[in-house]
Amino acid sequence: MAKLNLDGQLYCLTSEEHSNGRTVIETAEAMLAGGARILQYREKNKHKRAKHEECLLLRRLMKKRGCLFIVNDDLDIALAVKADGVHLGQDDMPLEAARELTGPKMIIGISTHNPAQARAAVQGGADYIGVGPIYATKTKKDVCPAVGLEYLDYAVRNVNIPFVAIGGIKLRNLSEVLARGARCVAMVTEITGAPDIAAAVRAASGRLRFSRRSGRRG
Ligand code: TZP
Ligand code: MG
Repeated sequence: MAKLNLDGQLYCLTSEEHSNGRTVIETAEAMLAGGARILQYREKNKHKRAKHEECLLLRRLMKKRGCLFIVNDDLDIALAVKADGVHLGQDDMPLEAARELTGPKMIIGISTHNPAQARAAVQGGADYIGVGPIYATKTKKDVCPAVGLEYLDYAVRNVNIPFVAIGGIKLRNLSEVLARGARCVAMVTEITGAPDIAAAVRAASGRLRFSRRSGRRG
């Protein structure tokens, strides 16, 4: 695939348990209505069969709307539904093993929490990395504590592939993250829990695009 460009983009994720009773499909449709360009399916408490079924549906939906579709954790599901990519954490299948199965074209994103993990992911051929959690978050249960803005500063200066700042990011602290130089930001509960998901995607995306265009940080 062409080199991945996440500049000025909001990275959307699903989380049905934080979606105020809306299904993952309803949430994803609302994200698309708000202009989402990249969406990660991340459902931690579902059985594989249900996840596969939802991913099949979402794959079709995302393709129709020109939105990149990434599957969290389950490389087998990502391959089965022909997702654009897979997102793996530090305890998931190692990058090298995953790459053997995906081939060169599928996007592989890796969650990282410190500079050593970032270096390993870049050297190992990741297409992008997650950087975080920047702030404390209750969304991820098995998380390491917030790594703070220092790791974001490291990524801005040293990481030469696209990276996504994640963890506790809200519309109210987005300026701070953009001011440090983040060019792609992920928000889970701020978007999935919003009364109007499409409006929340529009608001966050507008701020990201403005920050990229103006070259202003924040
Ligand atoms: N990876 C690091 S923090 C996190 C993930 C998936 C959860 C972020 O959720 P929220 O609601 O945006 O804090
Ligand atoms: Mg994982």
